[in-house]
Amino acid sequence: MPSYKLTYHNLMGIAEPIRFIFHYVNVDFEDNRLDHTDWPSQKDNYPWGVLPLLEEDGRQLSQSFTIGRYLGKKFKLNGADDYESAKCDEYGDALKDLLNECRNLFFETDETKKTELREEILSKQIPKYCGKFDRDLVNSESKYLVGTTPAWIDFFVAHYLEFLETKIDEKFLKNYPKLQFFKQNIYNLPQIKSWIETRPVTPW
Ligand SMILES: N[C@@H](CCC(=O)N[C@@H](CS)C(=O)NCC(=O)O)C(=O)O
Repeated sequence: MPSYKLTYHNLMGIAEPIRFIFHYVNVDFEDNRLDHTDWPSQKDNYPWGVLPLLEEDGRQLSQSFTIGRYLGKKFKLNGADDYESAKCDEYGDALKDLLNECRNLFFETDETKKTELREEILSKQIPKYCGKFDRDLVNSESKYLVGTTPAWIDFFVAHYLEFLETKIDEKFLKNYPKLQFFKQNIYNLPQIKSWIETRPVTPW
């Protein structure tokens, strides 16, 4: 087994679903968390000046979804064939579209504008994307988005649903029962549950 080192800020952020994957497959990795005060002086040492960075026997890989997909392939969490592998990518791209459409809210500082943006996200963007994830889960023959066992994208979707519950509305998933059930199933996988119970307490 290669040696793995995952470097990120001391946050859950966009690295947490990668940590989920390592814990789910029970593969050791160095969970390297940088102190934010050190970051400005270290930023230029990283290939794209951002984190996360995965190192596999010293070989570097950036971009959180690329890392997720790569580990999915390595650990056989990437669907049963090329089509299922592409479906993982499709859900990944749709998830990124949803997050992009919510992005302005997270940077808005004006409280009135924040309320307007939040309402718009809840009435437009969330139904547009979560309605479709929910529909596909209704049609799925398993509890997962792709195939019959967890795939790398399931960890990403579940993690970002938790993020949206925390940042936008803790109850929004009740409108999407299958998606809510899906997220609970991922969070209740024994390896994920155990990691969540013991992980460092950090901000998002
Ligand atoms: N598309 C990249 C985004 C990476 C990114 O923006 N990382 C942020 C943290 S979430 C970062 O390291 N920001 C520090 C900086 O820009 O100085 C990915 O998915 O990995």
